[in-house]
Amino acid sequence: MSGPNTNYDPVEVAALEPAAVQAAVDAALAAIAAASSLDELKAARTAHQGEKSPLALANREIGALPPSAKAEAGKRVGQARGRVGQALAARQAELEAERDERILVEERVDVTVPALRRRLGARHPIELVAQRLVDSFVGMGWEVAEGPELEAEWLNFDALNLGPDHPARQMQDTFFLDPVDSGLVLRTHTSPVQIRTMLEKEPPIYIVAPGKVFRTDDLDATHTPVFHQIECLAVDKGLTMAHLRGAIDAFVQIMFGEGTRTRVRASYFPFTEPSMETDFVCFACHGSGSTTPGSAAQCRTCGGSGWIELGGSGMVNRKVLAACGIDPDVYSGFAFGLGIERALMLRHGVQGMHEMVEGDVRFSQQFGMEV
Ligand code: FA5
Repeated sequence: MSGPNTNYDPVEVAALEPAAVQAAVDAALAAIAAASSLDELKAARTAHQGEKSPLALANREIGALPPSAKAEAGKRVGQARGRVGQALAARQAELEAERDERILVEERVDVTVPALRRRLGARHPIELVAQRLVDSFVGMGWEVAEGPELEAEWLNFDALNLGPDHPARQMQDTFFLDPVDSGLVLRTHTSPVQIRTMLEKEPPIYIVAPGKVFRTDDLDATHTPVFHQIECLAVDKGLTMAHLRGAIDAFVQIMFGEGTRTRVRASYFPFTEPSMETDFVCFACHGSGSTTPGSAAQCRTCGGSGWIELGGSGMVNRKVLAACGIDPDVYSGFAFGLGIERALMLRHGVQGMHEMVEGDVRFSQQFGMEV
């Protein structure tokens, strides 16, 4: 704090001269007016109102004046500082208003835009079972193969030894496409993927092909017009029925658990020779055929036989191998295919096809919601 001035030196208080004060005010007002942002205004405030600004220095010098001069100099500097302070406040208000206006435009939120809701999806149990099976075969070194759902009639039937007049062609009720001579059908099974693969690849071939298939079946407890199959095909030197049994056993263990027993029965498919159906021991009665051990009441799951049909299989017909350019005297192959809905039904005791196709999320929730 300045004490009373006893040695007044006019040179030392030059900053208090009216011209100097006016120059300081002019410089301050020019800097304030030129500030185009709040940051620039902050710099102008420091320079013209801060402790080291000319007007602050002048203010400090007032104490060095003789008492008679203090009032006038004080008034002059006070007014000067007031003008600068007002100019700063006014510019501050202007720049803040500009900033707020800009933010309102730049950060505008349209509350009428429909919200993007992310709903967590979950895979259908059929997809989960199919994926589990595919993964298991991939783990054993098999490759995944695919084919189109809209398939050439020739690949769906003829190449599989189901000629136009073959009675077995009637076994699968087919959706034909308009015009009928387009030669296209909605594939009735995943077996055409066998042909596509054999035409494309050289043996050894080990593929697993899951997919959607279509038949003109009515929806009932065990049928649906759109269902899923999984097809396996192996073509290599020296493959026998024993290899087919081994592959089916592996498949059954994966699907229905360790220790599940299987059996095979002779059957007929034009594209496999010999052909067989594979059954696995009923998971409900464990092969006894009755509801409870010793009871006369038939097991409703397997109809009392103690066995459940898994799917068709067999050694790839020599004619099919030859039609695909594979020498049947050098190579042999086996194939099998089953309906995934049926497998899921049997595995989990699902009472009918309706539940699987109706799309009620509560059905899927029973199996856990794997994303
Ligand atoms: C076939 O489709 C042969 N391609 C299977 C095959 C592959 C045999 C390789 C030999 C070698 P099938 O028509 O039986 O076979 O059908 C196979 C399985 O599909 C049946 O066992 C059944 O589980 C399932 N399936 C058939 N029709 C339906 C349907 N409408 N709804 C649900 N599942 C069905």
